[in-house]
Amino acid sequence: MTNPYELAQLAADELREKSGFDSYDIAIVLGSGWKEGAGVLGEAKSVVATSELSGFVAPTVTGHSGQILSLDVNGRKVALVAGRVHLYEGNTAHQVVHPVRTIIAAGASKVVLTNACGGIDPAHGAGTVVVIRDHINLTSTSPMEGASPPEGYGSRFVDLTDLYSARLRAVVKQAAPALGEGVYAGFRGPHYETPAEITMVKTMGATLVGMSTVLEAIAARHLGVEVLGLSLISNLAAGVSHTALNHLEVLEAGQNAAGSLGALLAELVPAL
Ligand code: 8IG
Repeated sequence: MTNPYELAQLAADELREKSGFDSYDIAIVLGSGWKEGAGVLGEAKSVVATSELSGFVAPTVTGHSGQILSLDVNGRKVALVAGRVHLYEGNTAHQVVHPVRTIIAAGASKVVLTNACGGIDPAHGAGTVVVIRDHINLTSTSPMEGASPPEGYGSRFVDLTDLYSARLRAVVKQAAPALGEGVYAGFRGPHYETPAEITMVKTMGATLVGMSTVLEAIAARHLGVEVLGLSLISNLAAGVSHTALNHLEVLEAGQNAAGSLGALLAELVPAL
């Protein structure tokens, strides 16, 4: 059995070979809604199905395989991960973070984690993009669980004080001063929260709730790269709005916001 780091290194070599990109600068993991908008970044020079790369598990959400799109955006070599996988699909923490570990192993020094989430502050409704300032990991797991990382990797007791890079958040502030910041509470899902759970995380200081991002952020930070998190609020969290949560509405909010999400990424990537 290879360890998760060797597996990511193997997948990185396969990705480089198949994409023709010998290295990457930035990995962008696309959450719901963000994929539709990412076309604005330009045409992909290569599209690799993750089913052709070691260690990747297939997403169960979309029905098609995941893809890694390789693009040159103003000289920045960007890998877009389409078809993120989640704990709630039955994956382990190591499987969830494997795409991020792979693109970092292929050279990326910055990771942008995008997602769609629920909003806790009624002032920030559906369609608002928020920059993640910090997170609360409520998944009860960690990508650092298991055997100690091999020689040459940082300690598994990774410091998360500066998890979401202050430098990258300042860059966003420059490029898009209207965006606010929030604290993302990461649940396992896939059910949405009860109103009592939303009251709990609000009391803890969270302003956003979702089912992704936190494990990927930890794994990326462990590998020493800068992390930026961007959340699209697709719905108000349970009990904040008095309408029932509905997955279709969530998808619709993503589709409606796609254009502006793409424009935001196109503006940010050259500045990161
Ligand atoms: I979109 O309200 C989206 N993802 N946990 N709660 C959680 N995840 C979400 C939500 C939400 N909306």
